[in-house]
Amino acid sequence: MAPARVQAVAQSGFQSIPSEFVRPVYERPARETFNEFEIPLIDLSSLQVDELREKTVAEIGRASQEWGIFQVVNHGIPDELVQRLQAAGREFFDLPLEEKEPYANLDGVTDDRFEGYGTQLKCTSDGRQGWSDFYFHMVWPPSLIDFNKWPKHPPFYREVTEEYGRQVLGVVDKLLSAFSINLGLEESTVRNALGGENLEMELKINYYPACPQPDMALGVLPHTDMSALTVLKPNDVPGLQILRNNEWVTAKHVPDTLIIHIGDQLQTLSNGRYKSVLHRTLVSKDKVRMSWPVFCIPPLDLVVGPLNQLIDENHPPLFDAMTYREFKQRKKTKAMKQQSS
Ligand SMILES: O=C(O)CCC(=O)C(=O)O
Ligand SMILES: [Fe+2]
Repeated sequence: MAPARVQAVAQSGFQSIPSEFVRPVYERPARETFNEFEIPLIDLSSLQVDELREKTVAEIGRASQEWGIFQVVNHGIPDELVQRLQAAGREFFDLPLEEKEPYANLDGVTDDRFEGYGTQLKCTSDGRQGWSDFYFHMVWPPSLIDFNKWPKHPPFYREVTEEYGRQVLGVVDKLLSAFSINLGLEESTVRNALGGENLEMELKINYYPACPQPDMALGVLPHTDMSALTVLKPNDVPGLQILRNNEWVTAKHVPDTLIIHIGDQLQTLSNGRYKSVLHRTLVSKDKVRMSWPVFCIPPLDLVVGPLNQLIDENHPPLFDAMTYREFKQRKKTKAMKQQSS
């Protein structure tokens, strides 16, 4: 039997949410204490301007070290394409539940990859859940895309999402070069350490239905992304929070930007110079929030460890080298143990 979708729970009309969605008191969003924060904003087009490149690379490096997250403007992805991507995702999620369920692909679930429509799997032993449904599928490289696992409705979904994937790769390339230069390495080093031409990208669509008790629930629970980096485009409903100086702060919504998260693989490659940022999301009482993260990941069998060039006697390796597959498995096991202790 398919698990209950959060969208179905939201539509049931109850004024109080089922207990599995109620966060323990220490995790509940105490809204009044939240500061709205503008996370560092970087003009990506400055990387193309000779006189500005060095300064911009330094800004990217600083944000990656001190925040683990930043936003970019003038990233080159046309707003019209972003609007169409978001319309396509919205139209899919607006379908009746029974038309989305065939995409759940439960048969194909392995520990390595999940593609399709779903609800946060109850991998935590306390069985608590975030207030969100999602859709996952590969967008790069073309050889790993199985279009049967993409939504077939609306009909323009495939065209806009393929194009968005290509455009995001352009942004990712610029950022990976900037990271290499900032770390004092040859420009292609970070990209090569993530698989070079075999670098992969997965698109996730998060769907957070309106929630009758938003102060008791979270959309996604606190986590760092396992990816190398994540390129995130939310709709205009605020909700992303990061842990900053031990306080959860809400990222201010700035139109026309993309949010860039440093994930665990870049933290490892950079031997801890860059920080993967702990984040979570809030839900809204009366609005649907949606977000489109693209996770840039190494191939599953590639070994990722601190780059040799960043290790010396003053900088011993802070992380073990292991395949991305093993990293994912270990992180999942650790999360389950923590929840049960
Ligand atoms: O919805 C968001 O803003 C963030 C979602 C997220 O962190 C994730 O899906 O990993
Ligand atoms: Fe995330």
